[in-house]
Amino acid sequence: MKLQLYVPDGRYDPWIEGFAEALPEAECQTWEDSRGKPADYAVVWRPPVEMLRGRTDLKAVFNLGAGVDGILRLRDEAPDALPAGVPIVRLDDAGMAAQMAEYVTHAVLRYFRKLDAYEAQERAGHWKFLKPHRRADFTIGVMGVGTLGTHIARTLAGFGFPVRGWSRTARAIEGVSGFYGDAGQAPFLNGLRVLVNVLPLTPQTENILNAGLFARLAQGAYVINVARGQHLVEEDLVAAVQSGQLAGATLDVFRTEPLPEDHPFWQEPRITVTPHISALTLREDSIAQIAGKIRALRAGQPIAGVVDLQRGY
Ligand code: OXD
Repeated sequence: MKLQLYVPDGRYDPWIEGFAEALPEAECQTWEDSRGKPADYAVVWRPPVEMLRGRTDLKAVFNLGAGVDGILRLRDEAPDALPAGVPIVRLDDAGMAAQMAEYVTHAVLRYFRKLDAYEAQERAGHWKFLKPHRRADFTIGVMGVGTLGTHIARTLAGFGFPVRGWSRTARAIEGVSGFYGDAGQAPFLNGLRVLVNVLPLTPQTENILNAGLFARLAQGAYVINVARGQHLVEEDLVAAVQSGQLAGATLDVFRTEPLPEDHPFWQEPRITVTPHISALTLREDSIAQIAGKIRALRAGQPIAGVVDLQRGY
């Protein structure tokens, strides 16, 4: 059995060593070294269009992340960019859900407990009580309640916040009010104090975080984006923060990464920027998950995380 690997940073050794240990029956090669040769499985993160285009040898393509937009976008470059009939498989949690819940919870609590304001007071040497937010009024909405979003929503509900979830189709999550589809979007957004975006990036969700959506949230709401930069209309966010419609935002993902040095987000203190670290791909967990799925496929068993190419996630 042959595995072909592509990672954009070219740091292959730990992946090859990891697969050698987890799947000793496999021969694992980099795409650069095995280009043009057949393989059974491809394991990739943001591959170039030439890697998968028109291939008939592969049995599955494993994505080294939860979001598969880096693979599906190849269809814009060439209609035959993806091997026909071959399942594309995303990582399912693999240690990401806990990390994302930590990141989002930290951002929510910082805003809820006014810690930015207290830090500013501390720097100015002020001892002053600030009127707290009321938990019961502090409704948080999670857009996209797949594996990661569900974990985030449950974690926030565990703090006693009223939590809403929005998804394409109906989904029941204990302790979370469910909204779905186009009809459910306005009631989901109305009056939210915090909006968390965990949606997959598809043509339907691109630019979804825009001025019209911000206007539905409570005055002075807070936005957290841990999905993709292309979900957000960046100028609309800056304008909404400057007008006071939004109190601020915590952003982990951007249209251009790394965020350009002269980007206005760097200059706006109410916007917190982190370098796409909310949920890192954990190598050991990812390798163990992919190795398990390859074994299941070889045994003719179903696996989780197969992407619906029409739906786009
Ligand atoms: C992912 C990511 O999609 O890291 O997993 O962005």
